[in-house]
Amino acid sequence: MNAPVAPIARTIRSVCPHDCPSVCALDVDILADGRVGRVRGAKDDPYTAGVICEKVARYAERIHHPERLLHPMRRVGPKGAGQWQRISWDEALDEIAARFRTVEDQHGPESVWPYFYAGTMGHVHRDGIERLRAVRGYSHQYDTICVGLPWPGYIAGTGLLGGVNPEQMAEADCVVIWGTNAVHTQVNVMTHAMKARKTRGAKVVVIDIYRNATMEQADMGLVLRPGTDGALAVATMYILLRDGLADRDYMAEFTDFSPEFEAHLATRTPEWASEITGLPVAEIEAFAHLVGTTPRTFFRLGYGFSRQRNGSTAVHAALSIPAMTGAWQHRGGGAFHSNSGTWALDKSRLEGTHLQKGTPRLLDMSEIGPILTGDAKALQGGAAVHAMIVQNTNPATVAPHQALVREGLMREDLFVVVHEQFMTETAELADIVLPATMFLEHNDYYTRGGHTRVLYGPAVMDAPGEARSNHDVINAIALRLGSEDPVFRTSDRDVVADTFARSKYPALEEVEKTGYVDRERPDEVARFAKGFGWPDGRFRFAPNWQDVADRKGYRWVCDPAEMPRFADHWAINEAADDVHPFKLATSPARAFLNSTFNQTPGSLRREGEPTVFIHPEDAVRLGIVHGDPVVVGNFRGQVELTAFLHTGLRTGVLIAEGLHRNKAHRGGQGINMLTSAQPAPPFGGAPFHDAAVWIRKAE
Ligand SMILES: Nc1nc2c(c(=O)[nH]1)N[C@H]1C(S)=C(S)[C@@H](COP(=O)(O)OP(=O)(O)OC[C@H]3O[C@@H](n4cnc5c(=O)[nH]c(N)nc54)[C@H](O)[C@@H]3O)O[C@H]1N2
Ligand SMILES: Nc1nc2c(c(=O)[nH]1)N[C@H]1C(S)=C(S)[C@@H](COP(=O)(O)OP(=O)(O)OC[C@H]3O[C@@H](n4cnc5c(=O)[nH]c(N)nc54)[C@H](O)[C@@H]3O)O[C@H]1N2
Ligand code: SF4
Ligand SMILES: [Mo]
Repeated sequence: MNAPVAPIARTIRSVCPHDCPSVCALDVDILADGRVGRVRGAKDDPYTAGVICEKVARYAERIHHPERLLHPMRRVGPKGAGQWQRISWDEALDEIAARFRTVEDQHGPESVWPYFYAGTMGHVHRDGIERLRAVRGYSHQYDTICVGLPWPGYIAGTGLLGGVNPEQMAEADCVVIWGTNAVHTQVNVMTHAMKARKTRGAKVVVIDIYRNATMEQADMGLVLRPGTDGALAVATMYILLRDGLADRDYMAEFTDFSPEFEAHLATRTPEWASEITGLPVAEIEAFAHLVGTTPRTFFRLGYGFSRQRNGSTAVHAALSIPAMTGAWQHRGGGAFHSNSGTWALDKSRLEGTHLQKGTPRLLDMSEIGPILTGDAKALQGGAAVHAMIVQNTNPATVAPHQALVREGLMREDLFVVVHEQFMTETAELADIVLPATMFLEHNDYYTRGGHTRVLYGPAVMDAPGEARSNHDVINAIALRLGSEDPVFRTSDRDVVADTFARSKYPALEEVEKTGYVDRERPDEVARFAKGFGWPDGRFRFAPNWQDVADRKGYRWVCDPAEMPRFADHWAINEAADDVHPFKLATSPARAFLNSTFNQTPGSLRREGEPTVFIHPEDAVRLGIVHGDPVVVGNFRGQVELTAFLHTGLRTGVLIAEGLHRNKAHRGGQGINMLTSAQPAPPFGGAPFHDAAVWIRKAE
């Protein structure tokens, strides 16, 4: 720790590559000895504004971690036994190509399932795996794990996944931070919200299911029961109409507001919502009056409240409030969830669209457990999966219904390649492990879902050992499998340049000078002042989910007729019962990012052992005291944690902040033992914060 530090050789502009809406612009010191020194948020980037989270500020710990993977390895003992033999890249690639070809021949190309997610958010190294899939006709991946629930809910209202520039939070008179623990998950939201408070006396409202770090900083905190946000939203609209706070002129011009919707809301009283949410009527009234009398109210809608089985409809209901108050009309007002619908990038060559043969089946990534254990419905009646290459994700820790994920990955007749930076719990179960580069060791561009910029991050240092980039590994496998397409002979930089050119972005040489492309849309477009994204230009209080499916290629997982007709509370969540009297949410820890950073010393020090928050009244009733070892379980499995008595949640609710390594838990089972892999309506997605469980003191 106290080793002498080499002088700074240069400071370079880069981008945080991790799966976080902030996508911070970074200034990174490269030291004379070639190592990374300080990592800071860029001061001249208006959204980053010089602030980054502590886990990335300590990046030297991660990039120079002694446990980084440096060489390809082949499993020699039984699966998961941790016995490895170092092999060369040629041996590894030959074996992968041979095994993939054998599986293709014996079971068909759809038996190979390349599997990835957003470990890096760089498009070249994240999405290039699609090229391999396309050229070989392998099974496709339905990307539901994170965005499957929230995005449809947002689009159902606005018709477009985009919103007001989040920098404008600083110009709001009220900022509603709804279902996102921004202090942990996207710290820059706080920068701009707190600026509004400091300079304009703005009120900051936080809506969550526990008094989390973000709510600690709020002027008004609403702690509701998990999965009841829709009820709060419609009761808020009831009050707005009742008290003359709805903007009827705005609704007449810009929404589908109808007498039927008004009649529907007439039954959604604060008393009704209080029963469902657990919030006192007075709190609901106060919230409705605050947002109803503050034209410049900015609704920052997070991911957290969508990770409930009814999450899509909850997001839509919350989004409906600014459409009723007309907050969209005012600078500093409106709503934002993600700008991911606004980049207009042509990724056809990057993803190898031109190489696609046929229309292979689309397997739901959240259902990896059921899929690998042979669930016929999840496999869509097709052949079992017999080979995988995994990049940028750690499903053995992060995917729901962990018992099935593990059972599947342990199958002797499944060949698994994991390309990783660390020996994750997924890599531990692989047949071949390949070492991957980190963001400062390869070239890529990154879109900032939580803001308006596309950023470029260049390779500025050599990779350690024999680590290779995702791009290079995908190309090498495709070439070994006999593909002739020139795209497999490109460099990552070529692909960035080509993608920018196709997308009519400025040339890469230009972008390199500043490190970004500004995709900010004119303010009136961002706030839908000339109409929302549906053909009639109207916001939809009565969503047409089929239109959402058609627009985005989503697949129904329920009967469309079951969906509520209007913005509403939809009571379909996993119900607590006598055996499972608690609702568990698995909220994000501050110093981990999903399972990333759960091996860096600073993060481990900060997070300590895996704990579960429980209300003191519940604890007393169950004879549990602070610090007790406890077991939390349901019909899917059991997890051991340490009890942490917390007054900031409702009775009957448990919160486990994660994701710790599975093996950090006594018993070795991680929190996703308890979460459900059953796709949530309308179009799939994992309801990570919606599990009915029991809890008891460990024996
Ligand atoms: N430090 C850290 N940063 C992260 C991550 C991380 O794991 N750790 N993960 C990254 C990723 S991949 C993503 S997608 C984003 C997600 O970031 P967020 O949008 O913040 O979403 P979540 O982290 O799922 O949960 C946010 C909050 O929602 C609350 N919540 C759960 N259920 C409900 C509910 O029913 N109603 C309401 N109102 N609130 C509810 C949780 O308790 C939590 O406090 O963060 C990214 N950033
Ligand atoms: N219980 C519970 N589970 C959750 C959630 C929750 O809130 N609760 N959140 C869910 C959400 S929102 C998400 S998005 C998923 C995310 O789940 P994952 O996508 O699995 O995210 P991480 O755990 O961050 O793992 C990313 C992995 O990618 C690796 N990686 C990073 N960069 C590269 C690279 O350039 N090349 C290669 N080959 N590998 C790289 C990292 O080392 C890391 O192991 O987890 C979900 N799981
Ligand atoms: S994890 Fe998020 S907040 Fe932290 S540096 Fe990266 S983008 Fe910024
Ligand atoms: Mo995510």
